[in-house]
Amino acid sequence: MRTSVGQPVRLVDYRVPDFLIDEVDLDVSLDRTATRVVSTLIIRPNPAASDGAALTLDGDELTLVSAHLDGAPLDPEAFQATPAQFVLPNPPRGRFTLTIETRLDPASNTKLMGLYRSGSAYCTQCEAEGFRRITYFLDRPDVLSTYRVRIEADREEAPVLLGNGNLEGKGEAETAGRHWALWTDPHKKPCYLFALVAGDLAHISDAFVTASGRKVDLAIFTEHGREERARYAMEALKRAMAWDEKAYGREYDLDVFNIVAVSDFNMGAMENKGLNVFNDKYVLASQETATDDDYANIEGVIAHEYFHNWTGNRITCRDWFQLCLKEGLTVFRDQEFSADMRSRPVKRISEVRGLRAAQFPEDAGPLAHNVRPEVYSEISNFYTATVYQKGAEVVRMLKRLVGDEAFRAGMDAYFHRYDGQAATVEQFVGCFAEVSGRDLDRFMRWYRQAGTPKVTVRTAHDPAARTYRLEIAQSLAPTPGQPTKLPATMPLALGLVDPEGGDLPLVSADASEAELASGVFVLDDAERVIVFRDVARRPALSFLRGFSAPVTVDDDLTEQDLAVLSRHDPDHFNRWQALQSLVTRVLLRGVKAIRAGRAPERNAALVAAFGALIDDARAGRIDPAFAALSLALPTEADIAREIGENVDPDAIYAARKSLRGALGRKHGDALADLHDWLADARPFSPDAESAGRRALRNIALALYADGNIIDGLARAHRQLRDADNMTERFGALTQIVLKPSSAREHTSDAFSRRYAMEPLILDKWFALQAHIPERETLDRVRGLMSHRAFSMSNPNRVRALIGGFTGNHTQFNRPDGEGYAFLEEIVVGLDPTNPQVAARLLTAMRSWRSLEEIRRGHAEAMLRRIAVLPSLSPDVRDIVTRSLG
Ligand code: 0A1
Ligand code: ZN
Repeated sequence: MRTSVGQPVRLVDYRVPDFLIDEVDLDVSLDRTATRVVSTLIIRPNPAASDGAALTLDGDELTLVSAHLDGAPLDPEAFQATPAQFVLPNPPRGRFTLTIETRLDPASNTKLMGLYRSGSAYCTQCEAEGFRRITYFLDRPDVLSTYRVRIEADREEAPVLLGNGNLEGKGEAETAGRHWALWTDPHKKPCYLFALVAGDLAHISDAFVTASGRKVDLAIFTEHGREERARYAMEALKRAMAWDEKAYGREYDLDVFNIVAVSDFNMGAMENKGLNVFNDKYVLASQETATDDDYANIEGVIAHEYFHNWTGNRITCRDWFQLCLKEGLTVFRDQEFSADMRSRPVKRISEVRGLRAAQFPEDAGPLAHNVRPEVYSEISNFYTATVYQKGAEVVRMLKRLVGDEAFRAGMDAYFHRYDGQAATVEQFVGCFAEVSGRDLDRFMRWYRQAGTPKVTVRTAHDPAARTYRLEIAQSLAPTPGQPTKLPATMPLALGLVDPEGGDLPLVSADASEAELASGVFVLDDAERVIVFRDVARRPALSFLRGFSAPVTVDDDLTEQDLAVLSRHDPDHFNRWQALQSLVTRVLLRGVKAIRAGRAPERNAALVAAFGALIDDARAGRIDPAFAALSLALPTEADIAREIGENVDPDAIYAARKSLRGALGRKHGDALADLHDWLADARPFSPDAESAGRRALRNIALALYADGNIIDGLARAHRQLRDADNMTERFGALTQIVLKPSSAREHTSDAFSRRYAMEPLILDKWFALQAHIPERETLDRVRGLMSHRAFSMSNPNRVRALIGGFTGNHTQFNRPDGEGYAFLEEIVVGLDPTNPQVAARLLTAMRSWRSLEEIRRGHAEAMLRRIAVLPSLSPDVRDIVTRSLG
């Protein structure tokens, strides 16, 4: 195992490469344990670098067989090769050809980086630094080459041979029973976009004609027998291709686009040029097997990888510090695509929920880092919510600041100017500064400062003067390595909502015409005061509409204001937010009361607000998907984040349970009626509207069951029996498994037997059991590790069961520290075989400092026990070191 921790890599140390590799010719002869790779590289000194440097190629656990320079065997004195490097101290001064043969053992590659086996297929994963596990190379994203790849394999074992680009030829190999295929990719690309797949795979095919009339052959490859489940993904792909033409004028640029679904994959999916490789959970769906969330995720991830063809592949990153250049931008693009395919406000609420759940805690803890980091020890650990989700928020703000037209013009300029190049964040933002004429220097701070800014807003209404004064201020707390912070430019969308409903016109001498017309005010400095005129009655301030900046807000709204906004705000995001804020306030007081040994309050206004919402939903006055999101209480982790320090997970759980019980009891009849009314006789469709009805039905059931356990479980059993789709079936099972009853084990076992051959469904079942809020859950999870469908070598299984358990707020954070000790065991055990997944699991400790003293002590002790182990991977070493930092 590679256990050394390399020197940290720093952005300030970036230097252009000393050599360029113009052409790569790979001859890969596949064998389970002895694959041969002959790599022929056309290399020349980089004219932009100073000459005379040695050529140092990267490797990782490589075995060299032979090396030739310009066709002649290299003298052993003339180079040095270790598993981690190939050095030619005195390379030729001009262009030369280097041929290197390496031997690989894909069957023993458990890290799932480089060439490995998933099931019976061969596949590769090269981002970020996996190509160096296949052959020695300048493994950095600013070295762009054309590739010609010959793949040879046993015909019986691997009838399908896939590579990047276009298929040039295929035929029988010299060795009996073997065949080959030749793939060429005319587009220059960095090696992290290289891929090959070989195996006995089934496929479905289709075609797409681009706006300029180019016919593209589309195919999705899966395990035999699963191919029909790729139909939805194929439709999503065609929608994405059409959308990118319309929204950004971007066409696809090869004759084929292939997608392969594999079951062993460290991440979600990978945008290899013309050959996307997917975790099968983001491809396979059917009415019987997939929930509506699965469908939505498939649509989003398919689009994300496709959109990378322009934002990532045609224009790539100069170095890995610029990762957000492709990821933040591509997430923004896939979010906008999904918003156009589905309900925009509902999509926005889901995005913000996701950002708060995953990114805010990262920003608030020891793992906080810039959207564009400046130092890393292990790049795999920077595929984070900050780079992806906050990176997308930053692009969204940019669009708000410059406006739709200038945003499109800036994107056009970016595509035009940097096509075929490896670019930087400065170059990207520079395009928008140029087309809009705006100074974006302070905006750049979003990329350079970690942490979530806090925006404070204080309001004052003067009835005599008919003015409404807003004092707005931003601040940003220190984060690791950044003691002082500066204000960043942010767009603040707002409105003044009349108590009767509806927006007041915005009139002020303190804002520009454009700001008053759009309702989007720019905060450039630490503070800004805006006095609105002609405001006769005190309005309710609707602040940060659409979540126009990724910040937390400290306002002085009353609960009465929140109640008004929750019913009347024309901005749907803030309508949802108002109710969430109201619930959060009640829950925070509830937690306090419980910790002080008192009963939590009964809040009549809140009960009434929920009642109104349920009535509106039942009467069809609001979108069911929106209603479902509104009825969902903030999660335990949401409340913990609001509390921020000295967190007691048991008190949070109790407060939340008490409120849910009260709401469920109070509105029992209305919820039951809503649940019945939503029982759909229509044929199943995965569209957003139908999905919204199912989401509402499931939340109605959950809330009802919280207040009426016996009847609720009876309803859940009926729903489980009658459901014709996985969303409703699993929604029912969730209630049955999470709540104690004599039927729980039997029903749960029956479900797992029914889906014994469906690993993706069993993942949901593993995760559900890991979420049971009871003390026995840890033992249950340990027991499930021996389940025949569980395997520590499959990342999806591990994430479902172990990752699921770390999301169980009360049980992972048990006061006796046993939850942490369990995670320690898992991380240390998994580290030697799959360090990436082990490191990611360990990030569950990222909020340990905000816990109350006893749990905090256990958490710290656990991290310290790991930190002193001598042979950790660089991945886990990095996370544990930063977590304690
Ligand atoms: N670029 C991919 C994410 C990705 C990153 C690293 C991987 O290595 C295991 C795999 C995938 C994306 O954004 O979809
Ligand atoms: Zn991506």
